[in-house]
Formats: sequence, structure tokens, C-alpha cells
Amino acid sequence: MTLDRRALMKSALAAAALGGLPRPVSAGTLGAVGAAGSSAQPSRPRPSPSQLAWQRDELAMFIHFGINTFTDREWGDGKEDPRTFAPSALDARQWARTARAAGFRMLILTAKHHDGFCLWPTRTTTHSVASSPWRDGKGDLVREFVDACRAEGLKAGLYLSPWDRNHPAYGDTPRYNAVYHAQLTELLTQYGRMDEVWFDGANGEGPNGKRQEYDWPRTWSLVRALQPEAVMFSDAGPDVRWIGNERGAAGTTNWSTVDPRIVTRPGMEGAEVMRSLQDGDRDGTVWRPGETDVSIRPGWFHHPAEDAKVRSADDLVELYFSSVGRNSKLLLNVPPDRRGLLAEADVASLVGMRAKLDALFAADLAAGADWRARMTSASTGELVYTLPRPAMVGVVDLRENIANGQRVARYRLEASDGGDWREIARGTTIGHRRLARVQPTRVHRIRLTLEDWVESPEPVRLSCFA
Ligand code: FUL
Repeated sequence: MTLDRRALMKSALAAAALGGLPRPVSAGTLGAVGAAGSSAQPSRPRPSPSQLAWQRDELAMFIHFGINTFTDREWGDGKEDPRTFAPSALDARQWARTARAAGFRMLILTAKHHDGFCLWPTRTTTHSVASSPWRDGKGDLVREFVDACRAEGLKAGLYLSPWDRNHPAYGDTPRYNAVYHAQLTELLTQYGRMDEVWFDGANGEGPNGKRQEYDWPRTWSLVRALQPEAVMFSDAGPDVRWIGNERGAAGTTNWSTVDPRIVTRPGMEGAEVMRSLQDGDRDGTVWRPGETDVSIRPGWFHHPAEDAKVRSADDLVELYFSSVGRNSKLLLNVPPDRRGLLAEADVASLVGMRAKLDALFAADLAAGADWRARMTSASTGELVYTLPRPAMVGVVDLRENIANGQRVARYRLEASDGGDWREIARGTTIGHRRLARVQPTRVHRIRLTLEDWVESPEPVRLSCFA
């Protein structure tokens, strides 16, 4: 159902019909750093323009590439010879072309992983592409990556691991933090606009036997100052949060709001931390939607032994349902091989995924549906949609207009083909998008009952697919 002028007028009516009920609200605060591209906040949190654009993009691709690609490891120890970095046919444009063809809107590159090898010629260490045989030591992979993204119309993001098993200053807290911030400054000033900066909390001891302490507040303010439109990812945001697992599954309840007192820095552990990451917090005072990162292969880096273990196109479609379809964003990792190219099997799965998603969502059976909304009690409301003609429905797609926040806390879906209403799905949160597979049913009318909400609900956009 696209919102044309008529629908918009109706939605105003429906909002009036469903609105007006005072619900408890909590004061919106943004924390110390403030949200990317933020403006004034109403009583419950709303996304900033950057967070909204980030979520609507739905799909981003993660590129894990570096020394590990050549040593066949997942975590290098930092003792690798930089001369082992020798891609034979590297073509970042192939990564970007593949991503775009598969419907991805952003690429995020591991500018530095835990082994400390930098993919750009940094002034902070010689452990970089400048000491490798690739492009005779004159290459800059961050540059090639960014250029490829721009050429294909994709956004670019970078991952800079705080854990650095090579740098001699690691463990000497103030000294290494200065190095880390110098690296970030290079990355965020030399390559134009970045749309996402990705941080994990991996932490270890340095050669001095001391544990490095990171300065997250300073790191976040530095990014905000240098790239105000970029969203920052970490367990603790501040803009977008980790979803709490690397299996590709967002919570079936997934609030984009969180209580910022629960996860205060990257790398925290415990049941309450994991619950908040996975589900968000219904009465959270900060908008921090969840990002679901998962790899197309068992590992994050390319290993020839895993060439036969690439996820199938069907598997990728399921990941889409369990992430994007649960109010999250999917960050799918596709690691280039030793040539510096995405491998054929991975490309085939991505192309297959796109074809399947396009076929699935080609025809909205609820397009042009007539609908009405009414309050059914002081705290429940319903929307009834009449499809233009009865149809077999296998997937229902619900969307809130999250520009105005996330509101629905519990819903029930029923269908009728002329006779009694039959329940076809129920759930908790909706958010940007909630995809529900239902037992294929012949449907003429669909009733969406909103059983609980945190703020007077707005009309929910409904689409149906075979
Ligand atoms: C984790 C790292 O330890 C893994 O190697 C990988 O990069 C993953 C995306 O983040 O923190």
C-alpha cells in the first residue's frame, strides 16, 4: 500500500481515530555525544536523519580483508611479515559492483583488524600496505575502496580495530590511545565522507604486560567532530548498536530505543547486556537501532577450505527475514580471497538472493487496498484492510513510520476470506519493518489489532505477498 494523497488524508483520519490516548512517556536524552545529524528531540526518542537513512538502506556489506587472508587465520598475532600481503588481482570495483547488483547500499572495510596491519599508508606505523609488495608498496586500499564505492553510488564505512597486536605502544594506555586517534584522524580526513564507523570492544594486553584501556568518549567525540553525518556502531552505539550475536538473528522483540545505562561501553558481558542488545528497551531514552552482522561463510576472513561452505541464496533470504524483517539492518560479510576478489560462489549466492527477494516482493497484493481504523477499547485499536481482490498470501510486511518513533508493542493479524476471522500471525514490535511468513491463506480482508503501544500509534503500512 503506497501512501498516495488519498491514503495520506485517510492516515490523518486514522491517526485521529487511533490517537489521543495519553501513555506514559520517558524523557528523551541523547547522552554525552548526541546523535549523528541530530536535531531537537520530542518526549520519546526519534531517529536522527543519519540513523533514519541508515535503517532505510536495509543492507550493508562487510569486507574483511587483510593479512589474515594470506595466513589463513581469523585473528593474526601481529607478528606477520607485511610482505605476506600480496593480492594478485585486487579489484575493489568488483566488490562494489557485486554489492550494488545485489541491492546493498554501503560497504564497510576492515581498515585495520586485530593484527594491526593497516590497509592504508599510515604515518603511525610501518606495519601497513606501504611495506608490502602490493602495488610496489605504493598502494592505498582505503583509497581504492572509497573510490570504488563512489563509482558505484554506494556509501562507505570503515572498521578500525582498537585491539592492535602489532603496535609497540599497545598497553601503554595514553600512548596507544594517541596512536589510535591519529589513525582515526587520517581515515576520517583523507578520504572524504564516511557514513559509518565501526568499533568492536576487543581488548588485550600489550608487550608491557598491561591491559590497554580505551578512551571511548574521546573516540566518539573525535568521529563526531570529523564526520558529523556518520553513524557510529558499537555495543554501546552511540548511534547504532550490535544486535548481540553473530548468527544473523535480531530479537523477535526489537526496540530501536535503549536504556543507555545498561551498555555503557563496547565489550561488556552479562545476561542483561545481551538482552538489551538483542531486544532493545521498550522505555529506552535513546534511539539506537540494532545492526545484525553475520558472515556469508563460517569465518570472517576468506579461507579456501570454506569455499564449499558459502551460504546459499535461500539462506541469505532467511537472514534478510531474521534481520531486516525484525526491525534491524543486515551487515553481511563477504570476504575477498587472495586474489583480492569476491569468490565466484559468494557472488552466485548474492545474485541468487537478489533474484529471490525481487521475485518475492514483486507484486504487493495489498496495493490499493481500502482500509479503515478505529479504537476498539481505551487501549486497543484495529486497522482493517480490504484487498482489491482475494489472493493467496504467504508473507505479510508491516511498517511503522519510524521517522515519528517506534510505537507498537504488541499486535495480532487475522485474515478473512468472507467468513470468520482467523489468526495468521501475532507479534510484539514492528518498527521499520516486520516481515511475517504465514501459512499460505486465501485472503480478502486483513485485520491488524494493536494490543499495546508506547505512544499513540500511527497507521501501519501493510503489504502482502504470495
Ligand atoms: C569481532 C572480531 O573479533 C572478529 O574477528 C570480526 O571482525 C567481527 C566482525 O568482530 O569483534
